[in-house]
Amino acid sequence: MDFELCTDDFALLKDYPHRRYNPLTDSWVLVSPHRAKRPWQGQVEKLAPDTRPAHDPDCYLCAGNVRANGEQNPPYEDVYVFDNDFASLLEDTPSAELQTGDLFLARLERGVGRVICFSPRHDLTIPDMEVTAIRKVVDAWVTEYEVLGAKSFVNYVQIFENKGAVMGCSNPHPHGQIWAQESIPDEPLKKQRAQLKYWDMHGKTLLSDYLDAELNGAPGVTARERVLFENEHFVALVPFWAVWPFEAMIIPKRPMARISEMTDAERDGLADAYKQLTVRYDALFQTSFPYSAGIHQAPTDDIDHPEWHFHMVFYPPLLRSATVKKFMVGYEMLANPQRDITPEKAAELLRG
Ligand code: H2U
Repeated sequence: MDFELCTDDFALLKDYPHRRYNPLTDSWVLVSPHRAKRPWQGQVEKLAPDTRPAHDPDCYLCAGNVRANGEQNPPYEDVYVFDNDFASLLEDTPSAELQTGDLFLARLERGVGRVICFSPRHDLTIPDMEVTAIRKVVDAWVTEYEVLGAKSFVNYVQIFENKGAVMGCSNPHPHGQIWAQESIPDEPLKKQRAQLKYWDMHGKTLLSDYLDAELNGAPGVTARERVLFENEHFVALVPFWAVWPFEAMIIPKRPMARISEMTDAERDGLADAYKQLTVRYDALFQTSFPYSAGIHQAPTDDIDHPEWHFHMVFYPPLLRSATVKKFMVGYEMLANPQRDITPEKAAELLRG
């Protein structure tokens, strides 16, 4: 598309407080670059020593072990997926809407929760795994998306990974989760609305134009300033509108609505990008970098969704070291997310 420069000086963003717009979620983030130099006297997290064995007899996710509900895991050798024993959503929930006037509204929500063990090795995380092993995780995601999405009541499948005790992850064994449900949850719904509006206006996906500007530049946009790396099929970058200090996205170069559209080579490319990004994260503060990550993609509601351009998002909480994390409190809770270090600076640090 043709990009127009609306003001004359994007360099102002380096020095002055400003708000940046997230066109995917139709929301804003306050950026305060001048504050990045203030002294820090806040919380310093204690690092738990990482001395995990390859197999932990007390871990409910390790191969062959008994889970909390008494079921035994098989002696799995790569990826293992099972129904979450304590799922937040239940398949046998009836259908009902409860309403009193305009002020009290509730709906029963039907769904399924799955847990995906990335490896039988208790002591590995994604950045430690071979790309061929991560590829098996990608394959399992695709299968789960297809199988769960094919259930008539499932309209959205959320795939995610919650990594690190600081993110509330209950177990260090490398794993992720999949929640499939009747409704489209708020975050993907916001993205769906924004992408549909963009598609209707431009006949292209929002993220293909965004990627084009980030890779090749546009008025006021320096080419590759926020790009971390690319492989043949994917680009990893810190988005212009990042909220978390080292937030990142992995975006496929080819517009695809859902992960099941990937070719074999693209699946390898996603596995490679997942590894490359998490290796950079671990290197940044010399620590096993915590984050919540996940895939946003088209709903499984039997509609085509050409507007959707699937992508992976990473929201890590760390701010300036392995022990200092960003808190989304105060102004962030009450008004708007805010960040000090600019996305451009974060990208530079992650590239370095
Ligand atoms: P988190 O660490 O990201 O919370 O994921 C672990 C999930 O594993 C959690 O949702 C499930 C929990 O319900 N789980 C089982 O399904 N079986 C178990 O024996 C323990 C934990």
